[in-house]
Amino acid sequence: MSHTLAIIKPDAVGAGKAGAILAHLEHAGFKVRALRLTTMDAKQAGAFYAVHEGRPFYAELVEFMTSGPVMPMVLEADGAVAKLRDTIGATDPAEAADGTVRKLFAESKGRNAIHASDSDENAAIEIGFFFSAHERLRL
Ligand code: FUP
Repeated sequence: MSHTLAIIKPDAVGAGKAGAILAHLEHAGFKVRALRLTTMDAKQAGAFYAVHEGRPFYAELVEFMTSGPVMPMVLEADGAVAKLRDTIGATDPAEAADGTVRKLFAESKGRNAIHASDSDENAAIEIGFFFSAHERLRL
């Protein structure tokens, strides 16, 4: 079993879709091992997406991610990182496969309902961003 980080983004939490997305993830075979409702500030969101600093969409991305509550969570499954990337679909919902979270729940490429870590290395870093050492020890 391995772990990955998902974040249900402000568009989906604000539209009351968090429960349906959580049910979809559980139905897909993930176990929720840690979960919070929180609001990111610009410093946190900027740091979380530091890899995109300088890209044309960066400022809008930080503004969006700080626009309302988010739900970060640790998900467990066999091959959790790849499995979650498959489950959420392409970044742009217009390009996401049928049945994926983004196809079902996302509004647009920028407001795309959910984040998922893209490697085991980044999953460990991103889990550490939201969850304490104590919570991580229990995984
Ligand atoms: P993903 O890993 O699918 O979340 O996509 P990226 O890491 O490439 O991008 C992170 C976030 O930046 C996306 F979820 C949405 C936003 N983004 C845009 O708004 N426009 C783009 O062209 C690319 C990404």
